[in-house]
Amino acid sequence: MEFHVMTLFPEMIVQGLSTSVLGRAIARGIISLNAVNIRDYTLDKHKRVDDYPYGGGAGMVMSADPVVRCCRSVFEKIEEKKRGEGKEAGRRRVIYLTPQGRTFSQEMAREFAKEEELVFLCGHYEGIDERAVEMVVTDQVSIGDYVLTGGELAVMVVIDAVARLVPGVLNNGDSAEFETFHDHLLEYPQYTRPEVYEGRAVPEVLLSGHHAKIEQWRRQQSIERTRALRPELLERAVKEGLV
Ligand code: 6GU
Repeated sequence: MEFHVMTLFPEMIVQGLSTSVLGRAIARGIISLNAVNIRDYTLDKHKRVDDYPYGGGAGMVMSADPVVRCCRSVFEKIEEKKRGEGKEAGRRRVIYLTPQGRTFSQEMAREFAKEEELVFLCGHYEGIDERAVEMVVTDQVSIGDYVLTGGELAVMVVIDAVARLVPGVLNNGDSAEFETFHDHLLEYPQYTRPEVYEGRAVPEVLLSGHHAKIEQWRRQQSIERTRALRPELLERAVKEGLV
């Protein structure tokens, strides 16, 4: 799967996503990351990418032209690669990270993970000229109700959540299936050695070797935890007949 990120800070994206699990997946060619600097697409002689807002007000607005030109260049690159593979140029998703967007969720991550490539647009300043948004963006996504200085941290969150669902990114092939938010439930507690740590013992059942009992205990723990910490998730699980 290919991730393309249009940003004013490409080094932030590359640095942030090139360690640990995702770094390994990129090195192994399972996913690729192409961070493109929007500033490279300005025609302004001073390389400016922002300007004052029409109607006045605080802050600056990212100009439409560098964004639109950057996006066209990314599309051309994708199309060229598709042609080389003899594939159809399908629908292309362009995801704009903005606090105005739909709140990101595990369901959205699963939807995005079905695509062969995703293009992301990171805004800065007081936002992007609305005409560029109308012209290139297909999805607007927020990562929660708080304000960040730019979309870069948000896009890293989204890419991390999507990439780990791509087959082969996690070494344990099926571990993405049985985890937090599977059936809308939180994870059960985990333990490793030693058996007793500062007087606290690992629950007896986990040492029993009785797999059915362990499964039952874990399921119960998941439900209890969800009830205590995220009652609205448990309600949903019950409504959908998952619990
Ligand atoms: Cl996607 N961008 C910015 N700038 N702030 C945010 C956000 C995105 N999601 C939550 N806050």
